[in-house]
Amino acid sequence: LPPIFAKLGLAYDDVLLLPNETDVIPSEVDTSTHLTRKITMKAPVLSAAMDTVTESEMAIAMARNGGIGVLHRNLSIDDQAAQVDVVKRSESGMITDPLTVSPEVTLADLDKLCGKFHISGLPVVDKENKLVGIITNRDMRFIASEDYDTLKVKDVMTKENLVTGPSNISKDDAHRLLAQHKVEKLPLVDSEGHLTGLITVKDFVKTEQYPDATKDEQGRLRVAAGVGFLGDAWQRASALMEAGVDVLVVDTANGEARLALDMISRLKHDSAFDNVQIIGGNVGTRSGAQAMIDAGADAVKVGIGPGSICTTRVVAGVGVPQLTAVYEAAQACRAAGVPCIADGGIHYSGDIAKALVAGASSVMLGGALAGCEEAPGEKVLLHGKQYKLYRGMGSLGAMAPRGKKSYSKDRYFQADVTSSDKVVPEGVEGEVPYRGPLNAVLYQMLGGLHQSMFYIGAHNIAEMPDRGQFIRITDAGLRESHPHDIVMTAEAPNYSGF
Ligand code: RVP
Repeated sequence: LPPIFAKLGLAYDDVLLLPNETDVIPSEVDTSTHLTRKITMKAPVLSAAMDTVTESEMAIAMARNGGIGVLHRNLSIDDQAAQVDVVKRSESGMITDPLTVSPEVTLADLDKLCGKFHISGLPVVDKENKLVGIITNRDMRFIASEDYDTLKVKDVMTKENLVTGPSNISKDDAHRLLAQHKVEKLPLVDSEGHLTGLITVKDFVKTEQYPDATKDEQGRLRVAAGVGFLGDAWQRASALMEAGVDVLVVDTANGEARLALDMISRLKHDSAFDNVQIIGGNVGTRSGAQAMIDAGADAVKVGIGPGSICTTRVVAGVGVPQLTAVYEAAQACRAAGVPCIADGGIHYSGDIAKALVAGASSVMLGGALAGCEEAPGEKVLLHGKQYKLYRGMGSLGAMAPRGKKSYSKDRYFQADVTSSDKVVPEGVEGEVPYRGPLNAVLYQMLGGLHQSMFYIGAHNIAEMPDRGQFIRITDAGLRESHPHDIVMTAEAPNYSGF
């Protein structure tokens, strides 16, 4: 028989980081990193492409806090592209193709549009895209809702003394005009009065409020989205690209499958996708990472079976303990100058530091974020505590939803299975504790990372593999690491025995 026993695989819990001489304090470390070859971000975190983790609300919150969200793909192409649109329009330096409304639209329809995009008003344009007015909640304030079906935009919009700016206005001049006229929106027009852009006060405020936000060259929040590789995958990728997605994640449980590798190289060879970065995943070995790199991936995502909802390792008997998987894959990634993303199995902030020391440039979180306010789904009350649904994309619920179509079965190469009793799940469904708003959760996660960097003496993420050293621990060591010999009576914001 061939020598088939590889070396020992280690999980995050098998090791600790050794303290090291340090000349940096926690508040001074720099956590910026490369997400992909071309995109950097201030916080090394991604939210998972899962239907109980990332839709537009989570993606907006992740990007504002310096990370990025990967929109899941268990929904129709149009719905996923619409979510990209919502994120890209949520905040921007200057909106070059603002949403507009016709003067003939009823207030009821206007209200629906504003609700969908969380905006408070719109420029009004005629058929030739000439600016004829602006309608904001100020114009609507004294209108009774009974009149929404009969009144039209043209009946209530502001049309006199419109405050506008030229198309090429500078940020400072725009700010001055907004302040001088005490208005919240500044439509930009060309010499013939055509609408060419829009600048809003909200965006200036947001820029001050979220200085670390992950943004594109135009000042819009960045967003990633998952795509598959079968059926209408190409159509999906194209629709997402047209909606302005920054990053596509070719999303599969086995990135070494030929179909997934082909999808990556096809995307990389098509010039229509030149402005979109392509992440490939998931792999669990050095050769798997190399295959992704050879296919052209701009970043490689690592994780076969570490996810908190994942049963691949027991159902298929396949997987690599995550710390070793990251370390192995990162060897190939480093040599090629391609960032590596550690996906799954991160429960505590200390695990993030371990992944980064092992060579990852960022981490992807599922279960740790599924309990956040911004994750899809409602809170449920169980035994007097609040929880939110969290399920694997390979669970029965995600691959065979009752009365609905599953768009993500191909993640597990089961797209041809039509009846639910023929699905072979590789994940489970459950509940995680409700954790409140994302920014508070990330504050603790990233705060923990700052502490780690201080202990190991790393000024920035690039220094972490050189400054960090692992010590392997035993079961007794792990028991000693967690609180012990105490009945916890108060909840800590960054520790749960859950
Ligand atoms: P965790 O953060 O430990 O909850 O893991 C999240 C990761 O688990 C996802 O980013 C994905 O790679 C993987 N996943 C998602 N669904 C399933 C499954 O059903 N097996 N696994």
